[in-house]
Amino acid sequence: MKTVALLAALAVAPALHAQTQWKLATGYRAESFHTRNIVQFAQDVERASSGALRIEVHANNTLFKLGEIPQAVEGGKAEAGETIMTSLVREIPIAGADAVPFVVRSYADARRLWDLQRPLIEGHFAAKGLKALYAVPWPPQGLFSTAPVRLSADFKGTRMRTYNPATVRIAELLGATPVDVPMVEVNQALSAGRLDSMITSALTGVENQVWGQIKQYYGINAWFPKNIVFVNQKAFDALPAAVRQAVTQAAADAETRGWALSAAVAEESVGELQRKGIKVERASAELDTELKRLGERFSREWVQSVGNEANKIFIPYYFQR
Ligand code: PCA
Repeated sequence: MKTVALLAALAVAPALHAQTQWKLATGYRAESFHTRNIVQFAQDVERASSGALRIEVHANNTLFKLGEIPQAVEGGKAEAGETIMTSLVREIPIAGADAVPFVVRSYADARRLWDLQRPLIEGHFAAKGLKALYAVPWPPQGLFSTAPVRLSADFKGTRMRTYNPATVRIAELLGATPVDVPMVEVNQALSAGRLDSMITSALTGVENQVWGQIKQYYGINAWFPKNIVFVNQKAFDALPAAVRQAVTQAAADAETRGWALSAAVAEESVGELQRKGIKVERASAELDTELKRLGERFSREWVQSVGNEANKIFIPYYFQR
């Protein structure tokens, strides 16, 4: 009898130790530093919550495509997700502050921008039933080209890869045809001869092994877009307080770790492009001036279209150093 009672007790033991399982969707590859950081975040949460919360990471658009992830998490189809913040600009214009060219020139600038942007982003996320957990920047965005570029006129009639509304507008301002290509398909698009240039990180160039077609990389440091990791607020609220605390702490750690990782891979990947035979150069003085002018025009358009929230970020960003 005793044995039976003991066996019965053992059988219910796992149920008493309620385990919650979350799915976290991302559109980037499992090997990318963002995803590795998320996996570490998930492990930290599992450990700190003594297994009460398990977060299963679904990379590479396998659960939902990058662009569908915020809605999937809003609708509770996945409890958590990651996306690139600049993809949210139609609904959250201020998320586009990340991709205004030549505003953020270093990781320290990116940090200042995020500190100012964060409360606004959190407010918009909350209005959608989402909780922002942490954000990590991509390395600085440089210019890749299949042929040397000396003047902005060289882009006229060429095809430029884009990944968000900001890159589409930049392609238009340069007189190039925007070609939307997801990050994980850049190699394929280049091999098929569908692209002449793109603005993205050296890291994305490395991950997509672009050296077959790309001959030039100009480190123009145009902006530092951030990926943001978020969770469905109801799913978060359903957790016991101690587990919520574990998530919040692991998210803060992931943010710190992610920024350091980003800076480290930024350096490494420019070196790797060079080793693979890509010419790493500075933009010519003419091109540099033209790009800066284009950046100013972009900024003016952006501040006008976003309105007051843009001022809430840029006024302190420029005047309260
Ligand atoms: N890589 C991503 C976004 C920014 C970056 O560096 C991409 O090219 O889509």
